[in-house]
Amino acid sequence: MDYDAIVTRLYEAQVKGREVDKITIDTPSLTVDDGYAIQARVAALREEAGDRPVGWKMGLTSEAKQRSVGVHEPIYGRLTEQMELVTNHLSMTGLIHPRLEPEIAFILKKPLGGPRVTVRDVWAATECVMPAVEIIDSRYRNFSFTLADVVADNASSSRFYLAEQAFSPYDRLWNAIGVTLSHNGQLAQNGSTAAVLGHPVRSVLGLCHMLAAQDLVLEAGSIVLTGGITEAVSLAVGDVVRVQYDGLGEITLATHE
Ligand code: OOG
Ligand code: MG
Repeated sequence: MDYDAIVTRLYEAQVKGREVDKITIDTPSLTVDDGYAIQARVAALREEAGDRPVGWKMGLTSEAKQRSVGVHEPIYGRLTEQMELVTNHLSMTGLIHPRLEPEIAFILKKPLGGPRVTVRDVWAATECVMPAVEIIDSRYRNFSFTLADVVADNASSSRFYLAEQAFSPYDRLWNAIGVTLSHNGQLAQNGSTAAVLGHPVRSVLGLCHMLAAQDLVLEAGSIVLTGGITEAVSLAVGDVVRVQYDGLGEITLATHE
């Protein structure tokens, strides 16, 4: 398949915040492997333009998220430097129809990878664990896509923000953190980190195994977003979202033009 036109279309959609038709409308034969190949090529274009890879995201690791988009298996995407918010203020310029979701991030201190990585290896490579939020913004019209489409579009990833406080990996049960999200002062979502594949560490493990199939590994210093704990909430200019993570503090994020 000739990906060139698709790669250019998605690259421009991502950097200009332009909405496009999903690829499978014109190319119904698109496979998930094609999607990952396109994702990698779009990422390479971003890197050529001066952006820098900083980690990975897992998506669709919870029932709630899988149900809300009608895709029933985990996927991964790539995080870049320009996607990371340095303050808790989100500019809506260049975003299409952004949604925010609460997540748990792992930060690695050692490289990690290969088909035989175990949970033990993940913990031994983890520097710290941090509350996080991801802003997803599918470049596809109506946030509607197939598995292959969403993979090609970098798993809808757009921005992310890590909490101020980092935590030791060892002194809490990372599968038992209650999370409450309020949107402009109203309770909008609640859930538990158990929703993420039973335990967010399994998301990091799954990522390692998926990347191993492509001969890729996680580098030291990588950020890994393990996937939405609850459904995502839609954002508009002037919104304030507050996410409380039991025992871990909170993230408040405000949007502006
Ligand atoms: C796909 C990306 C899902 C997550 O955390 O589950 C995701 C989407 O919902 O558009 O980031
Ligand atoms: Mg996510």
